[in-house]
Amino acid sequence: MEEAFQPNEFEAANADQLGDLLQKIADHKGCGTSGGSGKASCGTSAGPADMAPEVWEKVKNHPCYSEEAHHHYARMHVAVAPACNIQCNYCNRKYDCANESRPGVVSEKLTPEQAAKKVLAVASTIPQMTVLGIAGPGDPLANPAKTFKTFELISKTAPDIKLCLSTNGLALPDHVDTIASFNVDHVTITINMTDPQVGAEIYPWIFWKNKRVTGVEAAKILTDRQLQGLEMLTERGILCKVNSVMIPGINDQHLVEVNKAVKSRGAFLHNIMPLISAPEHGTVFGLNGQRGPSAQELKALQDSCEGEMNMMRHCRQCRADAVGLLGEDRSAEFTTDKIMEMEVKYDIDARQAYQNKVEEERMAKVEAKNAELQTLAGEASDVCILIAVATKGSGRVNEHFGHAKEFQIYELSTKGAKFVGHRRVDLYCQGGYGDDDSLETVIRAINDCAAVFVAKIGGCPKDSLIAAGIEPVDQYAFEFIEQSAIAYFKDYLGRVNRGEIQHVVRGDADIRQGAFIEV
Ligand code: CLF
Ligand code: SF4
Repeated sequence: MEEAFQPNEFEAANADQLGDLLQKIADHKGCGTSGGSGKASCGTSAGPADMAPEVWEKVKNHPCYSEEAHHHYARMHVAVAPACNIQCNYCNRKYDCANESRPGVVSEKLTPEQAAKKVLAVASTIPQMTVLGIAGPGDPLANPAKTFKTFELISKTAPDIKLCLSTNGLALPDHVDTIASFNVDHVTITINMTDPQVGAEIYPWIFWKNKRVTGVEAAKILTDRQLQGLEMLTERGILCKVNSVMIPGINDQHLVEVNKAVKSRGAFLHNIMPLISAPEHGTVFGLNGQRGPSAQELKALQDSCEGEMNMMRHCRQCRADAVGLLGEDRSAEFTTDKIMEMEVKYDIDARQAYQNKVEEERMAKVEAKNAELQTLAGEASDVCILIAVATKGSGRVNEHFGHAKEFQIYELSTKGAKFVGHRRVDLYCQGGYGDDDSLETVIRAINDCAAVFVAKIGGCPKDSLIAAGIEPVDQYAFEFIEQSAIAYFKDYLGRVNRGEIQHVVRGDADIRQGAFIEV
């Protein structure tokens, strides 16, 4: 669908830049619908057959390292690391880390002891919470004592929880042995460039050897340290994910080179995220009008790199104190005050029993998808569409249209259903009435989709969606997403082939810039 891009009014201003970018990406590798080499991608829905058993053990219940797992398992962050050793132009120090967090203040900074208590409280309440990450609000390795003390406490009291770390990489080479000694199996490094000239436009300064270094010199030190740290980690068998912020006009085309550089150094997964940039964030980019990418620009770049390595597409750019499934935020349930009053019963057997049930559901979902996929065998068609899905998790169509805070996006073709992203939106339902302004933003956010799957939907939004060319579909309420999507695609193809409907190439969609501010 991407090859016949048709701009509509809301992206017209960026159409020339977009066309240029898409052409360059297409020249580099494949088209948006080919998915590169077609190899299994952990960022999509790879399973145990697609990777070594020891790698599967590490990723199978990590919601960030396995797209498939993110429907079922939760993570939490503890905000124990306030300081940072670099400055990014997309970060305002009053806000938490844009590498791993939405640009909103963290509610509370914690001591390692408070963090350990919070982990036990969350693990007792959310048995499918399997990963503890430290991702700010500054840089964890600029606060090594607090970061490693937290890991030490948690590894003793909650040994079944995976430990995860996200860093800008400047201090990484100094801490690789300590990271390995705490059995931290997952490390994310934010790498936005390997060319210091590009880096100088993203990083005004770094703090290095007790002094501030600026410009190209700073970016050169940073990239050398990031790549050195990545190599050291992968040599030790630690799974590394690289996060890159896509900044149109600055590093968008360069990220293809970054992708190659990190792949050659053993990175397991590459997560290209959209720049979130708005004046109210008070960042350099926000204030100077630097725009973020459109949905189509982001997807084209991700597709282009997928032939090179596993791509993550389900990142929610979550905050440094996030709790819950990736698409939800339950941090308000676990404030320090509330934790003090909670009765914490950390029962590792009960957690395991619950997770066994989750695995049963997960297996049923995979079997249902595979059975449905069989019915597409032998179908030949170039038709490819996107759909939006309202879901609360568990891989089912189980959210009402009006209650959805995000829609998950799947790409459907004769190859099956593939998760390719998500779109954050304002709530349409405002308790008894629908908000027309919100409806407009929802439609813009899923404008590239042929259909929207929901558990339920009212008459008014239904009519508006149909008028916008998006088919509302509620016949799969509470069913598995992928199985339903494949069944829908088969039906869609049949209707196209019989001439009942015309397959229309859809336009671009918005990534909402203010989406990560609490609503
Ligand atoms: Fe946290 Fe990051 Fe670990 Fe995940 S988040 S430290 S790897 S447990 Fe995940 Fe959040 Fe995206 Fe990060 S969705 S911002 S990738
Ligand atoms: Fe902000 Fe994170 Fe960059 Fe530090 S590394 S400046 S906290 S975005």
